[in-house]
Amino acid sequence: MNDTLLRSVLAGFAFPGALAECAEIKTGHINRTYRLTFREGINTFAFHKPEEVMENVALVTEHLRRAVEARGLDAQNRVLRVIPSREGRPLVYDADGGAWRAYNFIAHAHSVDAVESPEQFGIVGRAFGDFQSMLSDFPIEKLHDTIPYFHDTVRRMDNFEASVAKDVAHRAECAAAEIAFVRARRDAMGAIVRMIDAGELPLRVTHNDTKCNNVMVDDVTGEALCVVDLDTVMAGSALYDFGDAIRFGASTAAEDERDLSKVRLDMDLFTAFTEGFVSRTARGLVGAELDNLVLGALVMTFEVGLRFLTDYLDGDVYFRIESPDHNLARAKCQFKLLSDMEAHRAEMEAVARRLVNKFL
Ligand code: GN1
Ligand code: MG
Repeated sequence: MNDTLLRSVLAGFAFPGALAECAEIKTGHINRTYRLTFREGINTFAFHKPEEVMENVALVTEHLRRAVEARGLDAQNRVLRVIPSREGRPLVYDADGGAWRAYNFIAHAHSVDAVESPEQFGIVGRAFGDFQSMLSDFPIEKLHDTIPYFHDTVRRMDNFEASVAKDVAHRAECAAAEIAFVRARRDAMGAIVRMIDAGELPLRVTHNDTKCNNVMVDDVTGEALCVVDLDTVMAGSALYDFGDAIRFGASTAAEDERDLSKVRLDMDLFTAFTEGFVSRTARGLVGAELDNLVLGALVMTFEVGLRFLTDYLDGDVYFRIESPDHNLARAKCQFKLLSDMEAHRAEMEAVARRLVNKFL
């Protein structure tokens, strides 16, 4: 099929984003098949107000730039910089209404998808700890809640119960064990939200998506250069950032590992990250935060599992999936990791306590 003809066919479909690549898959003998790759801007299903996302990012990166420079470092390759549109706006819209933004390229650096050593995870811990501490004097009231109730575990449990009741995709039966797992922890996993509501835990500027692959490290020295993916920067608890980083980076397996016997908490990785994180934050956090770091890891692991499970029940409307039961597999993996953390909680608490005391 020639290019023009193919384009006219593609235009007939409601694909999301702009076509980046089109390759023919030459295996069939009867029908013609193409693999299409699309580029998507900001996902407006998750982020309803991309302008507010970018207002947050612009303010936070400006603050970080000043903080990095105050430390005598060159911010050029250490802080994201929003490249404005010709009209001076942080976003450019395509013809389909898709929202796009651009940043400076962080040179000679890569992100870490799976942690390779405790030393490396310690570096990631220091990077997220620095991020937290450099933003400790940011005027938090200036931030928009770009995804309201993002880490409100209690509200997420309510949404989950509504999804179980509706069961639109007729999957609740296949997920009976996981649904029971969630219900058994309903009270315990609401603890962070309750402490925030009671004023025991302060709200801070938090990244809210502290997977290790959101830190860019220098290709040569391995030093952390820049924390990226600032879309979910909002007011939150420091426990979210600590906890989500442990959930993702200190697991012995990928987030969607199906062989659950491979999924455990790696204590060496947990220790290394905790040491890095508290070395930069211990003096800035309050007692209730320092006492509850481990709770943060448990709650964040629970919450992401809960979100995967809810999306499975909803028929996969939020997270991108690669197979029909991908969200269920992800939830099972998170719940296995949480079970392992529950079994080793006392050990985790002892390590965290020792390291907090070391840096207080
Ligand atoms: C999503 O898009 P990504 O991979 O950076 C999600 C996070 C989850 C994470 C689980 C806006 O992050 O909250 O922890 O998947 N981001 C949003 O891997 O929902
Ligand atoms: Mg990300």
